[in-house]
Amino acid sequence: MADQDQGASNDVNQTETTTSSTTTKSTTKKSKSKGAAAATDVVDGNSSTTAEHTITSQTGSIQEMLKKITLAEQASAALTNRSAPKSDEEAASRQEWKFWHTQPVPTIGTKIASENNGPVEENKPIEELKQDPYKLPDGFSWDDIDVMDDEQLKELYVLLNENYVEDDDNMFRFDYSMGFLRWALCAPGWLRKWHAAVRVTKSRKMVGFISAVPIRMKVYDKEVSMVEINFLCVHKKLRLKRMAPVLIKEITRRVNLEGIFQAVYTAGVVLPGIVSKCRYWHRSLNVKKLLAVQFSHLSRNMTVQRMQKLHRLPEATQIKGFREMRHSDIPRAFALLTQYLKKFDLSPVFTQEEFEYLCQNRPNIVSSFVVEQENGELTDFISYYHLSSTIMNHPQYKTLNACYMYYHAASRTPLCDLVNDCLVQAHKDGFDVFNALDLMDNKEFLEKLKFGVGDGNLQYYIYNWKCPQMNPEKIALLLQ
Ligand code: MYA
Repeated sequence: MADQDQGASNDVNQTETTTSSTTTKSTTKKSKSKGAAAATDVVDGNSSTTAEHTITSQTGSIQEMLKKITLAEQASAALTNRSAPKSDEEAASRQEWKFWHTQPVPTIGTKIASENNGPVEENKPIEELKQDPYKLPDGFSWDDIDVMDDEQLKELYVLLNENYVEDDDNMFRFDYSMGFLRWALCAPGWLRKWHAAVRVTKSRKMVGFISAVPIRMKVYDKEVSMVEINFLCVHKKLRLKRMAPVLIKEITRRVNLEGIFQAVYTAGVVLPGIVSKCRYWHRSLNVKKLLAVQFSHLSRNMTVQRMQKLHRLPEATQIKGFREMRHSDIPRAFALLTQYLKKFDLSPVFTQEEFEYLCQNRPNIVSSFVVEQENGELTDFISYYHLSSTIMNHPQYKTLNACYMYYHAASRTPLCDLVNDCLVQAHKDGFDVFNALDLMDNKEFLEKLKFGVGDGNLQYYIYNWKCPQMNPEKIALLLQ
């Protein structure tokens, strides 16, 4: 399997291999509070100097509108200004959690016995649920966006492209393409009312968003219909003003009204109710660019040339029968994945229709491959999704072309070989970096294939559920 150059670089010991290739920038759904810290809390009334220029130029004074906010939660939270996201569990255990302590999630540090695996709160009859939307501050309104409409999808794209998740040093920000967003938001069973945006009423500018899509999950020995929550975003100029809790409560209400009371979500920040803590690893494909944009750094005794040599990949895939997945492969690939997912404690339970929707090849969105044996038998399946990041302040490079390990199921080919061919493919397709979490059986290949550990964790959560925490290798859920 290993190509000549990689074999030749044995002079570099394993520790150095890992550290030298370590890429420290994980854009792992972290909330950034740096810019937001300058903004004024809604009820303080102290005006911020630069905060609202962009939006107010079109809408009149948002600061004025925000001063009128009367939501009790916003008022109480403002007193402590403790709303900055927490990235460390120890610190998080000392936080007040004005919002999260009102929600059906276990508090940080609670040990849950293995016989406990079930809802925190019982399901409520639909007629007991709040029927009308949560009130937004004056000047803002709800809008269920139609992601089939290119104009509206573009507005969402712009909101996320300018305001979504950044790395710790604000150098990279996720740049979900429009096609990717439509794909992720329209998984089978999707509902338009679960694509909830907040707009400035007057200008119609989109300033907030949250989404849900249905998913059936296995948690230990129980199967539950849930939603996955994703793309929570508040415009940078409106941060730390308690908009996020309103978005979360509203999507909860809308999901509850459909008879669903659990949700799964991931975040780079530590919140109450962690089910598992995973970590991103990064495999350099374009060493020179990653160094130039400071995604990776050279360790001591390492040169650019040596690092390039270390990460060189074969030009062609190595496994006999490795090829793109075709439509006719779907039933067999689905069977392989379904069988493989059974051994995990947190995994989706896909129908074939869902598998096809999520894992079939889609240009610039998902790439899927299979291994076909000489007798025609299909024995292995592997996929990755395409998600670039904007490089925020670089004179030459504007986009980091990244792909992320998605679902896989290897029944015959060693996982390491299968992933290596994926790397070859991703390199050929022009990606700069290949990212993977340390979940499923991924630890089998991370170090061997020269992935470097990232700098942030990705926490997994289940809303309204209590169960013992899981190690990453028991998790088999990949959210976009
Ligand atoms: S993860 C991606 C999240 N998005 C980003 O990181 C994009 C950039 N950041 C932002 O847009 C804002 O900073 C956000 C917070 C919107 C994140 N998940 O309005 P605030 C708590 C949950 O004053 P802002 C993803 O999409 C915080 O601890 N809560 O703050 C999955 C505080 O609560 P507490 C978060 O910075 C999302 C409160 O919000 C997060 O202006 C899953 C402060 O609100 C976070 N990532 O806005 C959501 N960050 O007072 C939960 C901060 O208690 C879904 N907070 O400390 C739950 C299930 C719902 C459905 C249930 C159905 C049954």
